[in-house]
Parts: sequence; structure tokens; C-alpha cells
Amino acid sequence: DRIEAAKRKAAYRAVEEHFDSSMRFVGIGSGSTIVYGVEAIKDHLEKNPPPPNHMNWFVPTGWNSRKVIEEAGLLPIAFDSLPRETMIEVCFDGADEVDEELNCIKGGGACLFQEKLVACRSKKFVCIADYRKQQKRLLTNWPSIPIEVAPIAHASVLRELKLLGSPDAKLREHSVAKSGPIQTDQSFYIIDAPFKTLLSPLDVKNGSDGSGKDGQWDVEALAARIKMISGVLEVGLFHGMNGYEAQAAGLQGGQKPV
Ligand code: DER
Repeated sequence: DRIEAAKRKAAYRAVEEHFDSSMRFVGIGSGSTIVYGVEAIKDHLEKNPPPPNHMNWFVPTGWNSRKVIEEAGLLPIAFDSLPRETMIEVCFDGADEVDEELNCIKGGGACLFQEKLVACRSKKFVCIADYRKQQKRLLTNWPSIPIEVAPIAHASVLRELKLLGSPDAKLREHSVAKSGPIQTDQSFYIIDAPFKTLLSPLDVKNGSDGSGKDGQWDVEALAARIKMISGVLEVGLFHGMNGYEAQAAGLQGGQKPV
């Protein structure tokens, strides 16, 4: 259908522009769009075989990602077996919403922690997303920010989020499988925290105040503030992707997502 076709088109274009058979380490995110990304990489490798004795390693970002890599017949390598000085050449991943500065809300698939780890180790972060995801500001269409928290701390994190302007923040429960909160690959919980539509960096440049007064935040300020709450492992806001100079609580080391 139209959406699947859009996902596929975005994936093939992203791979065509940013993947090369001579790459050694490539990060693979989670979700349904990335399946097309892996399919496009597989096609590319068949048409453009790597140099003899060259290995393409694919770095998964959790259970779902590893499964996608293995089902495509590609070789996964565990993140913790990456040599310290190795940078991942490029990381392909999806997103739940993307603003005009290419900041992303991520975590719909509850894999945001390992996705951010891999993105931070990547020279380039390529976000593959269909037209539904692009909005002027984050939290326009996607309702809340996914936050990965230590189970023991979930109640106190909920209380702090309420004070920051998210009274309706709640634990992500199983939809059908079993009652109770879902658990991530780290056996942590996910809290989904709705906030007012986030101000973009452009709004801030034009003088808007996104420091949290009356619950109005900008992307960077809110990501940093949530990250400070005791018990928070990671926040599903990917921003500040433009290289090592980025001081934001988001990502260092990546380039602007494309
Ligand atoms: O969890 C994530 O951040 C994923 O990338 C995901 O939400 C994107 O999912 P989709 O490709 O199925 O929309």
C-alpha cells in the first residue's frame, strides 16, 4: 500500500546514497521501515559485491534489529565486541517523528537505548522515515516521548515528569500479551511522556523560550532535563547530531541525520 511503498522508497534511496560495499561496520536500527533498509543493503551487496576477503559487519540495536539482520542473511556483530577506537561508518534507523532540523522522536519500538549507543558510535546517522513522520515540530503527530527507566525508579520518574509538565506520563503496558509493563532488551521499563509540542531550534533562535515555563520545552532543553532524573537510562529524543562539537545531551560523534 501507499505507506509501505513510501517506506521502501525512502529505504532504497537512503542506502543508495549512504551505503557502500566496502564499509566494515554498519549500524542497523529497529522497527518496520528498517526492514526495507536491510533489504536494500542486501540487494546492493548482491549487485556490488565487496572486495575479496572483505567482511561487512552489521551492528544490531537490540533483539528486533538482530533478527532483521539474521533473517536477511547478513552478519551481525555484538556492539560490545566493537574495538574501542572503531567508529561505525554509518547507522541506518527509523524514527517515530522528525522535525525540520532532523531531530527525532525514537522509542516506539522500545529500543532507543541501544539505538542511541550505536548512533553515538557512528560517523553518520541516516534516518529512514516516510512522509507521515516529518513534522514542523516534534510531538505534533506522535503523542509522547519514550523514556527508558530502571524499574525500581519508575514511580519517582513519573512524579518528576508530572512536575516538568507531563501529568499524563505512564508506563507502557503490554497491548495483548500479558498484563504489566513491557520490558526492554535491558529489562528496563518504558514510560511514554506526553508534553506540549516541542519548540524547534529555529523557534529558540527566534527568541521563543523553551526552558520549561508552563510546560513549554524545546528539544534540547527537555532531553537534557529528563536525562537528569535519577533512574532514567535514556530519552527518546535524538538531537545535536552534528559531530563531536555537539554538547547536547543527545548524541555526539554522529553527523546530521539525513
Ligand atoms: O523505536 C524506534 O525508534 C524505531 O526506529 C521505530 O519507532 C520506527 O518504527 P517504524 O519504522 O515501524 O515506524
